Amino acid sequence: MVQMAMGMMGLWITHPKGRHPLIAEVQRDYAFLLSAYDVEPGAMTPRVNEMTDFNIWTFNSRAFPAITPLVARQNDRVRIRVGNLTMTNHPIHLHGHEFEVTGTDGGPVPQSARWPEVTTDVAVGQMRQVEFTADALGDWAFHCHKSHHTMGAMGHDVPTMIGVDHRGLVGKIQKIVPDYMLMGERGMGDMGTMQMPLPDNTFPMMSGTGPFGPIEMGGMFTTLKVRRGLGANDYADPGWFAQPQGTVAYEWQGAPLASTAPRQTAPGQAPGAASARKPGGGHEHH
Ligand SMILES: [Cu+2]
Repeated sequence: MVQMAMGMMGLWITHPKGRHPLIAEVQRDYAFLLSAYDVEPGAMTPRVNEMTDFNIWTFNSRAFPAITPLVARQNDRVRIRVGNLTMTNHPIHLHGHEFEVTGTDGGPVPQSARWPEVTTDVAVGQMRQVEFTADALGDWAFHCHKSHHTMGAMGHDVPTMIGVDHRGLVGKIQKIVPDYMLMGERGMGDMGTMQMPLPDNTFPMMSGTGPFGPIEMGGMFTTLKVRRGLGANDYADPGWFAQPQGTVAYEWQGAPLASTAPRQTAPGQAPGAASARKPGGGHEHH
């Protein structure tokens, strides 16, 4: 158990000798082991006797942004195996695609027991094997859906300061507590842009940067990058996706839009509710 708490564990994957009717051919086959650590800021060794209160959550002992992306050529069939050796469940979520759970520790899942999903919970000690066709070009988040598992070493006792005008306050507090730092008044993104000094060997908090600025993610988070025309064995990071012109949101700088007539609300629908439709094998993604 001490070895496991320090990260010494791995996956054992047995491939069938021949074709199996329930095991599909895939072009990309990824495997993740989920693990959690309790590492005090500046410490060189995890606290191996922690039972539940971990502060570092990892995919293959790597945490975003210090993790490579999953890469797929458009329309590749992709398999991802996820094993959980932490002491809590992890709802593993993929953006942009629907997958099926095609296997568990018990073997392949019968075709009749598969359904489209975007999140699958991987309970303690379980394996889940998911498969999908990487048909949507772009950079897609792949992460645990417990939000604190996508955040790095947090100052758990930091008060929420969103919306508080704390100009001048930090200086006063720092007279008493020299290293005192406030949570940003606009949220966690402020933390990513601060270059605060950290003790050696400290896991930085949510320091990833994307094409549009800081990404407030750390821990169990990476990206799936789907591109056209990659080589079959090309796993190199292709960089950030070049967004097609006209697909990026922007702040409206023109004249305010004229007010429109009262909205006609369909019977049984809340006023103002948007009508949403799940993609059914199509290409409209969330
Ligand atoms: Cu998790």
